[in-house]
Amino acid sequence: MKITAADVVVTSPNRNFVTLKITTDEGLTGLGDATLNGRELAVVSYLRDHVVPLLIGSDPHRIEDTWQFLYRSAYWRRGPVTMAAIGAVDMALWDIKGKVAGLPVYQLLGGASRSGLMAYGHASGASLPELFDSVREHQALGYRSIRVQTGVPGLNRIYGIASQSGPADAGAERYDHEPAQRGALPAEEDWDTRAYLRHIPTVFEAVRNEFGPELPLLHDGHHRMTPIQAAKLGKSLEPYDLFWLEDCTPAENQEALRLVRQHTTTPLAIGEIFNTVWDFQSLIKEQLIDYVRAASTHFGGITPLRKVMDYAAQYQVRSGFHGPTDISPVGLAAQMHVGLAIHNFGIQEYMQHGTKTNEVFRQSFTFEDGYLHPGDQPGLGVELDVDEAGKYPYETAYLPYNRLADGTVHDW
Ligand code: CS2
Ligand code: MG
Repeated sequence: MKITAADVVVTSPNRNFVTLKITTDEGLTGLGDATLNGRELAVVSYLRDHVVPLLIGSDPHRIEDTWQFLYRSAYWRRGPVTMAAIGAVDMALWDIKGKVAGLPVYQLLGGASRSGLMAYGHASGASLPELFDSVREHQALGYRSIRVQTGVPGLNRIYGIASQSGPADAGAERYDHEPAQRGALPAEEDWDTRAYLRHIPTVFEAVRNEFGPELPLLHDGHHRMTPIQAAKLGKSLEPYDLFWLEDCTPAENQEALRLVRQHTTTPLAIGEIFNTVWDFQSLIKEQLIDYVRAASTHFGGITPLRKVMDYAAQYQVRSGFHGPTDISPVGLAAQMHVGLAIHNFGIQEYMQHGTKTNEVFRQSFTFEDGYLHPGDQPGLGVELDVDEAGKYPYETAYLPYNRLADGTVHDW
């Protein structure tokens, strides 16, 4: 079998997506997600200008060899652009192999280790009443685990609050579903860590009083704290028994988590912006985290995602794959197949895509009674309607950034 075509499809139904569609000489096609929020066109060029020419004529069955070739022959390694491009190729080749075998990809990874994947959704509110309504809304949708994000007194626009719609113009996506606001330049938001650290424990006290002690609750620190601030928050949240505290501090310096770990037993999840196993090495080996937040898309695809989870299993670290709306249905399906097959599954993030996105990407995965399942279609179980995709051309969109009160730029 030979690859005869590899098309990079850019579409923007509810948000920008980049999808690689590989076609073989036997008429089979495979899809891979290459979406990098706010930097989509860089991956488009990496694929079209530097990867696609290398794929034509190659054997799509050689998944491992293709991955190693693309990783090593580029010379320049790692990073979100390179790994999103390699990831898209990898996902597409697994999709094709599943279609050749007549099996869903999870069967090629060893079969199901569970009947479904516990999912969590994003509840949020600028105020407690709004937050409580959002938690109830997600419970009504069937979610059994819920992420909680709220406003912070004194701050006007901050990450993750659904009611903060995008730009004033009509049709703006819910902010929490699409933080990358369409426009020529990134939007500036404000931040105050001390105000945040004072406020968050009161939020979880109120949520536990309202919803009880059992509901698994998650919270995303979104890289904004220093290690000692993260330790303080983790410790202050211990009475509320979180399922995890995510991205509590920027983790380029993996040793920073040693300090956090010394002070708190709140479980930690990190890694949605990581691209290779090396980014996780100390965090896993020293058990500085409890959940691997990698996404198939930015981590080089299914092949390395399985490998990092097998490494993590030696240290009792589980999966918590990244599943926001800027991971396309193809990327989401890919990590569902991995999550179903591995033993050390933890939880799967699932922010539901918009209607227009679901018309572009025809999906066979299901979400029922709080659990996801990738379905049993051969391959990944997602088909791209190229005509529908063509209705939605790319739109410039950037993720926001933060500045502190004194104007210092800060992690968003
Ligand atoms: C967030 C993401 O879902 C999460 O955990 O960290 O939504 C993140 O903000 C986006 O992926 C950025 O594009
Ligand atoms: Mg996150």
